[in-house]
Amino acid sequence: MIKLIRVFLSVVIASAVLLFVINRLNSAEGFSSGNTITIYNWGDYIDPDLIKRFKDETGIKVIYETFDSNEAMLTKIKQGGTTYDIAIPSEYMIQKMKEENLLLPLDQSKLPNLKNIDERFMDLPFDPNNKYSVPYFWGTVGIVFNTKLVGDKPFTSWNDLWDPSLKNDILLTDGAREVIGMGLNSLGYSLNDTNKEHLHEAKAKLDTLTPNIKAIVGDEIKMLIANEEAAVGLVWSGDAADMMGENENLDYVVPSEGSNLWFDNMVIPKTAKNIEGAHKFINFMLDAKIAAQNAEWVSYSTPNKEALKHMPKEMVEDERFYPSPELTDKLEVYENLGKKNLAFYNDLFLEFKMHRK
Ligand code: N2P
Repeated sequence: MIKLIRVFLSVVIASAVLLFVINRLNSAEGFSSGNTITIYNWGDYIDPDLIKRFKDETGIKVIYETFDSNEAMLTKIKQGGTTYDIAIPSEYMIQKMKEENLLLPLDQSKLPNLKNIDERFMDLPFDPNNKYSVPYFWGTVGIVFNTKLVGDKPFTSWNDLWDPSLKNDILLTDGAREVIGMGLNSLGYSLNDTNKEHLHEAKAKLDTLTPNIKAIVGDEIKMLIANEEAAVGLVWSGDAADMMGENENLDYVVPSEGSNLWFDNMVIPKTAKNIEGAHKFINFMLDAKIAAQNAEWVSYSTPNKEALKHMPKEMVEDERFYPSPELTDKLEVYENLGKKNLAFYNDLFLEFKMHRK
């Protein structure tokens, strides 16, 4: 019996030692322990200089990973392999993550810089009282076009993309909601339509755009269009702003049938390990000058009204990228359509991509 107790005790002690060692190793490698935070963000969506600056100012090291769609982000967070302290999803995905109990409520007492955010972007329907999320960037979806390559052809409607003169000249951003949404909008349907007949109709309409589509791409769309590899693109507004900074022949329009208005926001996933550090990072990004520097580098529109004062006038007065509430009121924000409907959008998009090959 005594022997048995001895064996038992040694097993307990050995496991405790092992756990302690694993723990130390983890923190040494920086898995979001006291001195590290792990951030999960869209590609090209932060000035790298700010990550360094955050470390210099707070001593907190940043592990930084990127994703290229809300859906990919969700899958990775649910898998739980890496635990993230900060993620930056769009509004409909935040709604979904809230429903799936994947987010931690924020401690607003640790975010004094939240006062810098324009009221217009606070307390939106996807997250009342900003309980779980803080605005990062916002924008629209539209058409970027090269006036030199397409001539005087005005782009005002989604249907202009179907013009036969644009054969093999259009790049699409690789986003299920954006591309299916374009199909829906071009038919006069809502971006949040869940009627299967309408969705099939949108997919069939998109199939007829195939001859004009050169490729469906990720962040490289900016480089390709700026380098005039294609004349037209379906893009997020900030990407258009970035390209227009590189090539003066480019212009951006939000089509008249309507389009998407989106909001990307910082959240803390439930599995976060360094909640204190995550709040510090959010508050750092909300600082007026930091947000201004970030917006200038990224080219997307900042919801930080104090930041606007530190930015070039021609940037913040450009109605294409800082549209007034009268204009944005006409646009649609994506809703969380529920698991089945979102899967249906994704399946249609995949079929559409395969059909092209
Ligand atoms: C940045 C992508 C921005 C995402 N590359 C728009 N929601």
